Amino acid sequence: MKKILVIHGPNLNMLGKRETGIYGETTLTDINEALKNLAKELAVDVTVFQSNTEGALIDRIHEAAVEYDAIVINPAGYTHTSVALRDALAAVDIPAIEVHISNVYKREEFRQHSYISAVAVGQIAGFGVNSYLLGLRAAVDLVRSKQ
Ligand code: CA2
Repeated sequence: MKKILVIHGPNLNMLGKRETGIYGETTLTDINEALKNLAKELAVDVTVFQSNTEGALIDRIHEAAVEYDAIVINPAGYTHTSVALRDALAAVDIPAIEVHISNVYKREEFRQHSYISAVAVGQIAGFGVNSYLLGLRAAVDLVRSKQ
């Protein structure tokens, strides 16, 4: 069975608790449950990981390379700041799909640049929580088309 790692970046553990006007009422637990349900339907194995720490995210990406077929990642604030996270994704031999809950291109200018996009297969932004589910579908299509 194909294995997909879903990574949630910093502050996403606060989803549904603060800033509900931007990110909605859905909690990270709800998102993870929806991902697990879709994984079952698509017959893939999904693992989720969240960290507020750049180094922990980088370590998880390095470890993933030996076990997983693809990564779906919402790098959150690190999208716009982290060369190190970009380098980690570039260093591993598995494809990554970048997802964002909000449409970052409709927001502040500093959110309109992503350090991650150039090392991702593609980006999905603006579909709310569904961005993650679309990201998982994209990852599954990708790994199945490669076999
Ligand atoms: O739209 C997205 O998914 C973002 O990656 C979310 C990040 C933001 O920095 C990116 O520009 C776009 C922020 C995640 C933090 O989420 C919070 C949720 C509730 C309360 C506070 C922060």
